[in-house]
Amino acid sequence: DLAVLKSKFRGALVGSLLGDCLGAPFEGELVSSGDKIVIQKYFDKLESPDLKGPIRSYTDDTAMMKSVAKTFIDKPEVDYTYMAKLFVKEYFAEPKRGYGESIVEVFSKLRKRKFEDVYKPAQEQFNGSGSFGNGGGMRVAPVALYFYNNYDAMIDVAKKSTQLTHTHSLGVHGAVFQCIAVSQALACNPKKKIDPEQFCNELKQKMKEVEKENDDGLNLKVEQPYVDKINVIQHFLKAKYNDELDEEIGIVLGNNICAIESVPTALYCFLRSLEEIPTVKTDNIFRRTIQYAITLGGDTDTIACMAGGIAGAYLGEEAINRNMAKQCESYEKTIEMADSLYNAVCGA
Ligand code: 8NA
Ligand code: MG
Ligand code: MG
Ligand code: MG
Repeated sequence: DLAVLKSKFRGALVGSLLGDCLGAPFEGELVSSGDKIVIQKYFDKLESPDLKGPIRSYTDDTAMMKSVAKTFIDKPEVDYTYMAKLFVKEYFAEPKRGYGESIVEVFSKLRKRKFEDVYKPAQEQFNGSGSFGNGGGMRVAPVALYFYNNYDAMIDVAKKSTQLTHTHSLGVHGAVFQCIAVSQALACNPKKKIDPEQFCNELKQKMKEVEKENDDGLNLKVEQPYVDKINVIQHFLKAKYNDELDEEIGIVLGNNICAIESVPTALYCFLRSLEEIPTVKTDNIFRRTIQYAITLGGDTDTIACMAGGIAGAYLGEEAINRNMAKQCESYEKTIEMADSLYNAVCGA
């Protein structure tokens, strides 16, 4: 159904935006059980029609996501030099959006070297090992939308668009993980309950293939860190929710800026939020997902952005409270961007 798909495109991008904007004030925080009550009240207030917006600013996550989407809209044959130029232009126009500390070096080199080899600056990061930050995952949702009916192209573009800034396999595969999660959510009927176990098994099959690349050809044990994380997610989903579980999640799944310590956590937040959570009081799965992600603390804007992107792709924009959305900078523009992407894929 095309109307449903259009709504899901909007949901994925608006969902990401809300996670970023609403999570940003809590970035880097340790969250106590008292803070969970504060966050509950913050979200209750955001749903109130009396609030005037927009007042919540987006950060690097959304700034970069806009450039990825704009590349597909302007250049149907993906042009990575164009994408790199948009990243750089956006950064130098608004450098104070909370970018990662090291990625700024990539932008400076790209500009100084006049974009002659757009992949080289990223390859030079961290003495040649490349960044394993979550900056690829946080901006990948438009890739899942634009290539929703072409899996192989989606994987290829998720990798290449990430490698403009992140070349460490953990950074690249984290972006691929998030991209597949969004695409699976997009394919789910919003009126049907998702089976978390099945969702994870499907993702695990795909990530096994992606992480085969880790094989060094010496017949040693192939390390598959993202596949391992999916097993951890499945383990935690089987445990009954309690407050102490969140602390364990923070430690075992992680809540920081490394892709391996945040991308799987975002998926866990979404899947856990399909059922009620006692400390997150709402009937709305979308709100529950981002509110829960924020209560885990750490890199809250990015984890909520990724979790919100998955939830929005599943549920569609109708599930996202409009009062809440209107609080967020660029909400209307994000809808327009989702529609342009939709038109580019399905025809205006
Ligand atoms: P990045 O590539 O600069 O990576 C982020 C950080 O990860 C780096 O500054 C390093 O500290 C560390 N790192 C990455 N790769 C390596 C490596 N190979 N060896 C050692 N350390 C490494 O930027 P990014 O785009 O991945 O960052 C995204 C995150 O930064 C997002 O959360 C975004 O919102 C932003 N951000 C986060 C926080 C926070 O959580 N406190 C604060 C400000 C900005
Ligand atoms: Mg950010
Ligand atoms: Mg940083
Ligand atoms: Mg962040």
